[in-house]
Amino acid sequence: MRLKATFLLLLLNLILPLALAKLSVGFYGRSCPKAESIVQAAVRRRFTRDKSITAALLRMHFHDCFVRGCDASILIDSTRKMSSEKDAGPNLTVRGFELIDDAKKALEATCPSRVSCADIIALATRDAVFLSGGPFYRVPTGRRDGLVSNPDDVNLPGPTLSVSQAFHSFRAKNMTMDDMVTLLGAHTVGVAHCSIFLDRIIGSDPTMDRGLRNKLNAICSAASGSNPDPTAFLDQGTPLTFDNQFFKQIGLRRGVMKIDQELANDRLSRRTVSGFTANATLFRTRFAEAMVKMGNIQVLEGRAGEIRKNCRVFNPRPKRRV
Ligand code: HEM
Ligand SMILES: *[C@@H]1O[C@H](CO)[C@@H](O)[C@H](O)[C@H]1NC(C)=O
Ligand SMILES: *[C@@H]1O[C@H](CO)[C@@H](O)[C@H](O)[C@H]1NC(C)=O
Ligand SMILES: CC(=O)N[C@H]1CO[C@H](CO)[C@@H](O)[C@@H]1O
Repeated sequence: MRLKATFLLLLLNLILPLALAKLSVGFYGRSCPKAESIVQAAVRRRFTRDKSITAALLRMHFHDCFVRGCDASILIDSTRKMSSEKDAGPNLTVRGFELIDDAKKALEATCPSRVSCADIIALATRDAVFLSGGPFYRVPTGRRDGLVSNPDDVNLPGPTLSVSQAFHSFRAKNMTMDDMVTLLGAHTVGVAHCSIFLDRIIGSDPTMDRGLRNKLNAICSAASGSNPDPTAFLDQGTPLTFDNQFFKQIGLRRGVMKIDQELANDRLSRRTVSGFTANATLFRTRFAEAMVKMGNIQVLEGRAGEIRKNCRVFNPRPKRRV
């Protein structure tokens, strides 16, 4: 009896890791020990000349995880035969794909077909947040890359929604209101295009500080043939630093997008906002937790999906006999 049980346990230990391999911190410790440092080096190289890469990666990670889960479906290029998520409206301004390519190329040179593109997005985002002054947190890895990328799956919350409307998309992913407010704190870096918030300027949105309205009006009025849709910083205080300044700014009615300003005004979210305004450490801690949670949304694990060789294209399928 005892022997049989031991044997069974042994068998389970051999089989389970393959079938049920869950995300874990240091997943590549044996299969590609340099994986995290290779990604970090690529992010550092880019960050040195382009601080805006942090915003690009944060937005890419969010869009990836909220469409079919964190499976790198956002990276697939469309082809003449098939369009991909990149062709959907909200993608328009997602940037940073070349950085993911750089990291992938370096990884393939060191440990081919080991590290997923979905993990590269999650790790690179963490590294960029840290370089911008944000928290460093441990990222569970072991995600697999998806086999589908369809523009019809893209259904992201829009910038003119109310807090409770925006929350619908988060709740559908098992994220709490507190998670949503925390993650929107990512708007402490990056920009929005005038087309996103122009209605608030034209309509003289009464929830916007008058000084900010004048400033944004000047930015957007400078639109020209070569720059038809100018951008403004989402955090008017410290736009290139990852800190709690975004929450302070919306407390001063200086939110650029409607959803951002609503966070400070809506009774569903304003207590969380004032908590983060008062306590920078609290925001850092909660942000790290919420990012790990977002990074776990509907991930592919074990033998699901694949490890892409090129993050922009699915691996060629082995031909099947008919
Ligand atoms: C209700 C949820 C959200 C809405 C409605 C929303 C909407 C938007 C919109 C409309 C833009 C401007 C795009 C442009 O004009 O180029 C933007 C930018 C951005 N979003 Fe969000 N977002 C949400 C949640 C998030 C989350 C959860 C993250 C990351 C954790 C995030 C990170 C960013 C960043 C960093 C930018 C700046 C991008 C850049 O500078 O390239 N957003 N967001
Ligand atoms: C949310 O949690 C429920 C219950 O645990 C689960 O059935 C569902 O698949 C989860 N949804 C997502 C998107 O993870
Ligand atoms: C700020 O938040 C941190 C992290 O949750 C907590 O340990 C600390 O006590 C808080 N500080 C104040 C002044 O409330
Ligand atoms: C980055 C990227 O691929 N953006 C695409 C998003 O979708 C638009 C509209 O279909 C394309 O023109 C962009 O190239």
